[in-house]
Amino acid sequence: DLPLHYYFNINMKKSLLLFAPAMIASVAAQAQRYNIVYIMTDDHTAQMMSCYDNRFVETPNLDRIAADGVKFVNSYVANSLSGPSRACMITGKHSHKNGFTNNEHGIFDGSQQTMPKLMQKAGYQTAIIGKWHLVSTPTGFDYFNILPAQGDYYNPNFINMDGTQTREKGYVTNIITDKAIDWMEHKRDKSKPFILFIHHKACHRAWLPELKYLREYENKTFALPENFYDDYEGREAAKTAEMQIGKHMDIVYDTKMYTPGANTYLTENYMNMVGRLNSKDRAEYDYFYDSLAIDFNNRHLTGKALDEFKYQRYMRDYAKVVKSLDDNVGRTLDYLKQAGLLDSTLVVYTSDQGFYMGEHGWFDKRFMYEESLNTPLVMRLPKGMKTRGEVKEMVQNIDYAPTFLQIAGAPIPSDIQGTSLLPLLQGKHPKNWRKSIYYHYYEYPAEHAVKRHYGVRSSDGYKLMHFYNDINKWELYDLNKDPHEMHNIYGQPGTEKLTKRLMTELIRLQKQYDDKDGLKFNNMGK
Ligand code: SGN
Ligand code: CA
Repeated sequence: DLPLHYYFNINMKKSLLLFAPAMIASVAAQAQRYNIVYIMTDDHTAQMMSCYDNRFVETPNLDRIAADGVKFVNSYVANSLSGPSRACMITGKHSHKNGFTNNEHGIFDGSQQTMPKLMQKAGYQTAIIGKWHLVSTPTGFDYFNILPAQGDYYNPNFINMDGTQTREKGYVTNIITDKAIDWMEHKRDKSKPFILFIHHKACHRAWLPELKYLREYENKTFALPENFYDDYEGREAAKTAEMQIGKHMDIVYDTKMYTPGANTYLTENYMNMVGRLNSKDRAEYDYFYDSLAIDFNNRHLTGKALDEFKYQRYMRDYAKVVKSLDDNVGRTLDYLKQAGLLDSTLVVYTSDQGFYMGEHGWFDKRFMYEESLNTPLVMRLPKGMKTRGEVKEMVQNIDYAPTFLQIAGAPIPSDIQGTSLLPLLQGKHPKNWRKSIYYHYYEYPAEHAVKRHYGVRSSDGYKLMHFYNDINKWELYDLNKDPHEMHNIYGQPGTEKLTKRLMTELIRLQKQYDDKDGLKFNNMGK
């Protein structure tokens, strides 16, 4: 443990009087320097997690986390895409401040201040295992073992700390868990508290199941979301996006409905994924999908029947991938229990963003609409934190960094834009908690063709968004009346007061977060 004067020195630099309460809080937190196991998955959305939504799958182990702690029901990302989300998370800052605005052109500047570096400074051991996706070599970690780019489901490669790669045998979710447990058991300095980032590849496209679960969910028919056949009326950017299950989901790459036996049926992408299996496993995989593909080819589906077939295949394969994920979260919890670490460890489960499971007819994310603006967030609380149940305050992924820093008893630098969630974990409901969140998405032109946009969502259920760049469209939603965001009421008579209120709030947030680009594009509806 760090000596008290370490905190004192830091705080002395600030006005003692002004920061005395913060100092007392940080010293108090220091008494219980909990470990943190941060599990973040890829594209795992709340609709596919039974503690949030029990229509589709059962996730008993994920639900255990929520049952022994809290479930955030208003949890949002700042920019619904992998690299940007990860950068927001480890810096506690919006994309325009951490510099990583999009996957396609981003290289994370690892020389900047990050939460893992500050945790190290506070005496924590830091490690990350799994998907990294920030391109540059991780900084601020005592240990890392990461997937190159998106990584692979089968027999995946890992990048070692010396820059070499090792091809591991097995299914990626199992391997990441094995490595995480191995680090906790054998590789860390047990005299120090630790923060371990377990970053799963699951459940990213193209949803390749663990072989033992190939047949799971095959007898289940998933209900179509009520807005599956959305016509995108009044929503230009939604109309031009290329993420419709019917139109844009690839019948071979995504749903594995190739023509068995033909030499030309497999695209390069598909081969890159499945070609990693050894011949025995490949035979098992092919045996399963061949029969489905033969049947599919015989049926010559078209129109809605084809769209709905694709939807079922998508849901089934995604659900299988979630099943392995849930098992492995269970294994992680069991390890913590058996190692006697549960009482002293905060376990966080979240995803880099939400995802569409057929809502608006879509897969993928990116939009500021609810399904992908939301991200699951549940926490198993250590001994001493007695809060249980739902937390309704609006939280965002820029809040994780200050939360962990406060738990570590470390000072929270003033340029961090998020807010520590520790008071919420302690059962408090601060009166001045944020009443709105800010969002800004940049990756365009790019895959899925989602136009650039920013916006504000208020805690009382209103949302104002501006699509800009090669488009200039505003959208306004009343989520209380229109939870699925089917009716853009921007510009409609009677919405003037609401629009003005949200516009003022949007500008306030753009100024508060110093989003100069956002402000520049904000023509206030003109
Ligand atoms: C890949 C996927 C996209 C996905 C992005 C970003 N295509 O490019 O469908 O939107 O990743 O996802 S794929 O053909 O390679 O599967 S993210 O979660 O990493 O941001
Ligand atoms: Ca993702």
